[in-house]
Amino acid sequence: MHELPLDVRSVALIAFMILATFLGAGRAGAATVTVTNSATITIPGLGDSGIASPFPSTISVSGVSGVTDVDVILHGLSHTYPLDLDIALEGPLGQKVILMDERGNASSDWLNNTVTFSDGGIQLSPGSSTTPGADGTYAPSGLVNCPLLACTGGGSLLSVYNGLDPTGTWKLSIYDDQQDDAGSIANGWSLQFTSAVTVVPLPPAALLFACGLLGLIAIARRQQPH
Ligand SMILES: [Ca+2]
Ligand SMILES: [Ca+2]
Ligand SMILES: [Ca+2]
Repeated sequence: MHELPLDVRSVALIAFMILATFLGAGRAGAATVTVTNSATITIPGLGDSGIASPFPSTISVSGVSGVTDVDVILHGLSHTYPLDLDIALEGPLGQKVILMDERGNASSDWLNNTVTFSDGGIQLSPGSSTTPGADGTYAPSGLVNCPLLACTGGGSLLSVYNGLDPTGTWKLSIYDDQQDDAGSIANGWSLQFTSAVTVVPLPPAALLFACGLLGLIAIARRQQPH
């Protein structure tokens, strides 16, 4: 049986070592986990002002860690007077964020929209208009005028949840604070968590490289004339 010449096997081995080093090298990244409660929320639960039904709507979270970003998505928000909406989020450790309070105006209805709240989203001010019927990503407003305990002390940054354990029950409390006009969130809401991916440590890559190097030395020694 013919043995492969040293240079061919060496090249193959070196190629393997380089590949192994790349595959085993430390890598960092991000993963996204979305948890949804798709049940319809009616705003308000009865008549044209008051608390929504259910109040609060809840999402139970488990198995998520290393949170670096939290977004909230409303699936199918409709309301004929956005200024009426007070929308408050509370995490399992008690931190509150007011997603919407005194935002929008009478001529910019929500019409079955996908509305995302994310730090760095579009800033809506009191009375500012959204494009009627347009989906969008908005910055939380913070507390302006909401009488509910669910709103008390609520901030305007979802980054308050970064680095905290998200395990437990998250609450979305919605209040319609004026008479006339009403709405709903047809397909419920989601929490979207971005987490840091575990970094693969370097030692396995170094070990693979060392094994390859030892193999190369062994081949070279066998090729030497006795
Ligand atoms: Ca975000
Ligand atoms: Ca309000
Ligand atoms: Ca109303």
